[in-house]
Amino acid sequence: MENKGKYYITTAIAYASGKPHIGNTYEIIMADAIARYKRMLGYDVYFQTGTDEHGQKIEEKAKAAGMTPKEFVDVQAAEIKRIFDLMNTSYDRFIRTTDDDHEAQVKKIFKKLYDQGDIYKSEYEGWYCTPCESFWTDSQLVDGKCPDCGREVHKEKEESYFFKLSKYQKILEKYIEEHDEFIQPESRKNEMINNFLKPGLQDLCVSRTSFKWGVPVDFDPKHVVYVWIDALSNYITGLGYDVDGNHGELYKKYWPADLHLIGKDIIRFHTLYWPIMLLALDVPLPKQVFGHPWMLVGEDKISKSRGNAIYADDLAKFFGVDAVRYYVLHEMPFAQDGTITWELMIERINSDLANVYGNLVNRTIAMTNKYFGGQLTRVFEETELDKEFKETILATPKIVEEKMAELRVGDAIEAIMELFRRCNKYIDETAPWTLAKNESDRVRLNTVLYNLLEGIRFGAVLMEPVMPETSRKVFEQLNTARRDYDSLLSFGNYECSKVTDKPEPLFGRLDPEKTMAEVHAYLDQPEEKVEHKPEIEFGDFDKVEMVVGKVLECKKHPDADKILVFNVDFGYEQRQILSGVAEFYKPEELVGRKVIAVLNLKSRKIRGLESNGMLLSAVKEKDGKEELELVSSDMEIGSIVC
Ligand code: ME8
Repeated sequence: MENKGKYYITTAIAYASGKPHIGNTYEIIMADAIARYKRMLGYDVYFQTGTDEHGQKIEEKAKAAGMTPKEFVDVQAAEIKRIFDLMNTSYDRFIRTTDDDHEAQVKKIFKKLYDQGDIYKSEYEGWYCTPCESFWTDSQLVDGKCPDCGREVHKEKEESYFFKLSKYQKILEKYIEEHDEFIQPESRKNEMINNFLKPGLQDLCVSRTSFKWGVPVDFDPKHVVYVWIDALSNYITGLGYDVDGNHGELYKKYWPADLHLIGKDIIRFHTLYWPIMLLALDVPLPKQVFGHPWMLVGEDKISKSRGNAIYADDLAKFFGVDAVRYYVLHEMPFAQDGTITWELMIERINSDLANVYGNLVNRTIAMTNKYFGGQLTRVFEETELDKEFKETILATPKIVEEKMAELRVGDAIEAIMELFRRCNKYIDETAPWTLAKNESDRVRLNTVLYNLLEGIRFGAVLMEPVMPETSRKVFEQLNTARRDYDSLLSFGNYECSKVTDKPEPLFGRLDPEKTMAEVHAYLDQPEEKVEHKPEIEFGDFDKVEMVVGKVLECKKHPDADKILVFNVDFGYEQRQILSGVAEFYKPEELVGRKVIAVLNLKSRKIRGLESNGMLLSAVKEKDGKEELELVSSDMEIGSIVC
């Protein structure tokens, strides 16, 4: 396979403020399909995604959850990554804006822009929208609310650093004018030119003093770097960009980005602020920013607070990962918003995946088994119908290529579905069950089934970026090693292998009413689903020695803020035990109290002090507070807990 060169694709980095809904997840699935497709064509692809973890909103949410911001984002980022992994996305790096390498460069970027005079200090007064992390002027507000999200704004006045965007406006305008493909779709480009560039770019406020959770400005530490400067930089820091020029190999190889895939709401940041940052840093500009439309639930915006949010993991539980990938990619139009509901998804799975794709594969394999014991031979005869059939199959990769080049993924999928429909029609036209009745039609029947299996193979190769697992299953059922794109250059590369004699249906047909009843029962369950640990034997439990003890002394660990050091009396001995509850108790409160300790746990050192056991405690779900398991004062010390 010829190497077509490098291809660097990124998604927006998701706010680590909550679980990503199907709209956010759509974006990574779309990027994944493009990345997989490009790899298949022979591109050397680097694919980056990740999380945007700083800012006031996250600081507030962490506080409400009784956690430090870092503890909070650790949990959120893990959940986001879990969903992206569940959806089988093949990213190369999952960057977090709390990663050390990223933060170090953000500090340096800010300093460089300041040193060269692009950033200056002044004072700001404006309307601030916390969820969008954006300042607005009076005239920008719509009905007194945030023009982006329609939520409440509040007045904020603070000393701030500002970025002189206007200095680079002309160069950016020229770049946009000379690079038609830079802002896509075209309609978004006009929006940027008319609404922002024509009126003239205002200086951008790029630091905050009203909260702490961000990358500090190191030469003025009461300021933190504006979350968008921090977030946008991920596209270069993730590759090892270095302000001082000691760039990593990935940066040298993959920058500039070939595609920033983002949603329509953040085009302004990516096509105005980001290129201007890069111009100021003297870094080449990305080749394309594609602002995809949004996924709606019915006709409404997806919103957790409205209670209409749909999540990819719930969908996958019912329909499988590939069906979810298929649905969102097929259903999202190029420029208008798309729609998802559970009912629509069931309809689409039945109409496309079960009836067309799954059914085609299943009956072709079944017929190959029934009429030829699963093994065809390379003896063919070609009719006019076959010629036309082959031409249609052979033309499909080209159509898909054209659609994918324009990022019309839904149209590319439709072309592959057309191929499968053509195959199904070919079955009707050739009626293999009739051919099977006459011994004299054996070659014809062999030809028909071969053409179908080869047609299916073409479709499965082309569909691999969309539904990788399904394609793998089809290749296995066909027992073919020809899974590569080059094998689509001519018709007839299917090896005529023995197909599986146990074809499993790729997609089951769903009964809409029954499935919806199951969906409702599932969604109506209380939100927290308890994850149980695997069952253990009584003997396993019996290995743990738990004993009641009395706290004789309790003090803070000299070198670890969260830890208390206990001296506990068990009657026959006293032990030093450490426990991470310093945030929740004053040491003196605990002296004299009775606790339960595990005594036969291997001792370990925590910051220089030895812990010879463990005190039982429980963490409250609601606010993350940890409480020791205290037992009543008349319980005898040394009592065994069982
Ligand atoms: O905007 N349908 O993060 P985010 C499709 N951290 N896409 C949607 C969507 C929907 N209903 N709702 C949101 C941020 N998105 C910033 C990005 S990049 C340097 C910083 C898209 O978690 C949204 O447009 O709010 C964005 O591209 C992505 O999901 C993450 O959104």
